[in-house]
Amino acid sequence: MSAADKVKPAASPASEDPSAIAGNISYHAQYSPHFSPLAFGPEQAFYATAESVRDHLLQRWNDTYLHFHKTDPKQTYYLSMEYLQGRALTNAVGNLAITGAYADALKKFGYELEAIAGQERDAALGNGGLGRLASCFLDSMATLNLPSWGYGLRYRYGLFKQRIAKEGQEEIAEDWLDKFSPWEIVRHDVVYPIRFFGHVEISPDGKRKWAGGEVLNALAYDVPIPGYKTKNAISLRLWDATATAEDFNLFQFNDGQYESAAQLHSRAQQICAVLYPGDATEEGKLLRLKQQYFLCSASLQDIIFRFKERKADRVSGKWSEFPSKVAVQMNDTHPTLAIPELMRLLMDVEGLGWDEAWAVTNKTVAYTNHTVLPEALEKWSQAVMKKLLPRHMEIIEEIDKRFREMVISTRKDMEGKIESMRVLDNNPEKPVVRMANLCVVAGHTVNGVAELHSNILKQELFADYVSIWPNKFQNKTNGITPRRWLRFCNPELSEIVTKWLKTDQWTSNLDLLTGLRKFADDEKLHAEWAAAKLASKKRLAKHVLDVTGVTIDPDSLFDIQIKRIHEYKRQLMNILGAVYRYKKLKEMSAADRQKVTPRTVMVGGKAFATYTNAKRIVKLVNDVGAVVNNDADVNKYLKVVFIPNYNVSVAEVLIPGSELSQHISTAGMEASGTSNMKFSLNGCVIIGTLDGANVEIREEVGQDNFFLFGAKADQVAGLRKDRENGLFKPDPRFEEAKQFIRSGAFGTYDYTPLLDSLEGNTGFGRGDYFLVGYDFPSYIDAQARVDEAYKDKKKWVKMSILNTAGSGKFSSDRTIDQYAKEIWGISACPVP
Ligand code: GPW
Repeated sequence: MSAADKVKPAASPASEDPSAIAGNISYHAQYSPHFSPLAFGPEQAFYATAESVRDHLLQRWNDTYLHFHKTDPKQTYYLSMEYLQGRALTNAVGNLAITGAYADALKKFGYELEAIAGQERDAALGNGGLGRLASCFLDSMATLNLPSWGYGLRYRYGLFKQRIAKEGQEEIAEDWLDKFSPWEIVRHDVVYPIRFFGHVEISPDGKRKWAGGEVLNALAYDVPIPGYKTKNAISLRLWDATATAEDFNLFQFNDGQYESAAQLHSRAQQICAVLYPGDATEEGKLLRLKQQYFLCSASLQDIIFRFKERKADRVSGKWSEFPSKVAVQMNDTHPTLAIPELMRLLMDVEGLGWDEAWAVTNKTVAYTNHTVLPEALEKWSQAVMKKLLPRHMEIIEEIDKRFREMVISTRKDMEGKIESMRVLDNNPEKPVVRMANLCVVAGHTVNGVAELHSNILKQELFADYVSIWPNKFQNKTNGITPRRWLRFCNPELSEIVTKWLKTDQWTSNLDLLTGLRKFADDEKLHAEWAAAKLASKKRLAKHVLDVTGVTIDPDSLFDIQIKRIHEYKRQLMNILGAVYRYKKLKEMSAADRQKVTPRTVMVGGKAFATYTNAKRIVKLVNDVGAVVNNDADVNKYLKVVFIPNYNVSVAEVLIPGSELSQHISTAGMEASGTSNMKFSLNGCVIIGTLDGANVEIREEVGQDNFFLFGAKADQVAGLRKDRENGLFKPDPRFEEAKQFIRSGAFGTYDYTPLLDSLEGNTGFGRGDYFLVGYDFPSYIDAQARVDEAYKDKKKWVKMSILNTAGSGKFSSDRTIDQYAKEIWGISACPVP
């Protein structure tokens, strides 16, 4: 049956009346025809519904654009190589407060909104925390009516899909644009030229200019981002790379040379083909650098265009006004090229001198650091930069030179530090550009993403710069959007919160959650709270059964660790703990087993395709699960499940259903973490180290409602030294767990290299760098405290309530409000 057979099509802009909405959905099914008009299955229903919702979004998006144009406020542009948007339908109708109307409309076709929303593919244009943070920020910017936009790349294939095969993780291209995305609007009127390679020309008057090489086009796709219960909708502008008809060599094509005829077209396609191309090869590195420059150049050309568009007289200059109208935030160092690109555009295109251009650039750009791990700090080969971006390399050299001169002339005492503070590292083996140093030198503000992390930046990584620019450094503790991460993903718990707080205002004022504290011992609340948790656990159990075939018991303790697989995040410690638990269960009498708290340990996350040890960890979790889950002696008390293909929409099912979540990185290594905030908000108790935002979460929810263990950040360096000096005495439980795996208890796969990374000095010459051995005993002890606490149902539910009640601080609305006031200097600009 077609949509029109059920409901008469109506082109009129959808109102909030379910019949009118149904008519509009039917209209889209007929007149935005991507499918045969005869069928109206769930997939067609999704696309027609999304297009109908898009009508609402576009109205707001246009109104907001015009309003910003008219009022000309200072605007923020968030530059990020990653956005992890996930699905958009539930969020869009939720933010527009038309969920009920759309649910009723879909019923007229015999569909449930939830099922139709499940048809949507995740937009996974990011790897993990950094990308998801950018997406939460967009939601908060729109909700706070801030004049701000996001810029990113429109990757053809997002983060790979993970499949678990016999050999472990396999990566498959994630085809999120298969068919099409109903949320993006291609903007054929927004196109900028982007040059690569070429050379620098010097005109007779000494002016330098980049010329030659190859020129591609950046084409804009706009994704409207609605705020929660506001008329504002902002833009996520994603760039795609294209080549023109002029680049197509018709002569060659007619001569049968099809490939060389379309060479530039195929090179354009490579730019946005995938998120994070493998960078083990020189080609891969070059492609990644091209991507970064592509984002920066297209975005800055667009920003300058809009600066001029908003006031006609700006065409002739007024550049000193630029920083009072534009703020550019660089999400980590990935968009660092925004610095030399803005300098180039101002000097070579707009005709400013160095000092003027530098003043404008410095007042415009700011940098967020997301890691202190040395291997994650970007360094680009000077040779590659010179070849791809010769004019930018000149500008970077000049920045480096002037920085050195400034230090030498104003800070004699710092002379010895200059080499490590410089932008250029000229070591003859491999001369590189240090992107983080460039950001610190050129930006007006540098921020970390949690108190502890920002302190480490100030005291260690960037300490020398602090003595030069004491006011440049700030903290902005990360946050998450309470819309997606409680209101929409956990409707059962949301209703309870609203009922007890007697308002749903917490959705945009999360501090109101503290109002739950006074009911923390209320038995009625306890009963409702536990029932909501059980409902979410059942939904989670169904997901696990669907994707793994493993049946898990909703009455067992649901213990979850989901995040990218990385040695510093220590999934290996988690699985060693599960192995130790399994061994003890096996050794126990049947009578003793009955006293054990039944647990389901779930681990999910993707390993970077070339990160061997991370892939071994994935394999180990799967192998342990295969043995434990089929062991009839113990599988009532322990199950171990690897959740495949962890992504945003999987998180939306897992987080509400979890009771204990693991954030167990080596102290000082996890800059912040953000899923820790999502779990806590959903009434899940954390077992964790004093790392990243865990420190602040524990402060907010109370130390009795957090299972703490492990070394502190300031002990780590000393512990590593001790270890090198042979002063470390491993706990027998640690040895026992490793030995059990080595014995082949979990199959024939060779785990020797993985386990050896935890020994003495064998792991890449830095044996057990992440201190699994040191923290293991206190981890096991903390897990034993968890088991005891869970036996006392009342105590556990109270801990759960107090976690939710203490999560108000971690709203990204708070974070973005602080960025707006303390870094960007922008204020709300609501559409009247
Ligand atoms: F290396 N983060 C991430 F710092 O997800 F750039 N990807 C990255 O490439 C980097 C950091 C980078 C994460 C941090 O690991 C996490 O601790 C933090 O919560 C998150 O960024 C958002 O700030």
